[in-house]
Amino acid sequence: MNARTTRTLAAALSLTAALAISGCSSDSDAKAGADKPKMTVSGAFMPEPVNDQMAGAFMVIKNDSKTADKLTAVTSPLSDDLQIHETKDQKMQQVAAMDVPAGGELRLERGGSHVMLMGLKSLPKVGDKVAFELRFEKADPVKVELDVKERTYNGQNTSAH
Ligand SMILES: [Cu+2]
Repeated sequence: MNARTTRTLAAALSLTAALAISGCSSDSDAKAGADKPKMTVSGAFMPEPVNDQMAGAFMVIKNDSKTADKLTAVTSPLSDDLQIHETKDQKMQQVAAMDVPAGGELRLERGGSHVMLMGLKSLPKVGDKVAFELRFEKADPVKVELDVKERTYNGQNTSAH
């Protein structure tokens, strides 16, 4: 092997290595973006609870991805028992998960689907914040802070009704 061949071989090898690295990282980035939904939460609030037995929580969860997902659990330091409720025929019932459609949103609002907290550890007042963590089947967990509002507060998007 002469000097020239060695140099060419070395250059070829380092080029291959560079391609392999960049090819690998861009490939996995693209995959993560395509497969994994990312959620954004807006307008999260909790009407000031009447007593420490229960509270409701409302928000809009938006899924900007092309992948449908599900809200599977909600946790909060305020309660050990957070439930996802849907309302059917004006009656609430607990469900295991709730769909967040691809390119769509899940609206948790008064009279409809909502999160219910049972057995509050403290009694939040108007102006307080309550920490929530939302868990999804595919998307990463999302931490949100809910504003505690007056009991009559009905959310920012009243035009939807
Ligand atoms: Cu409920």
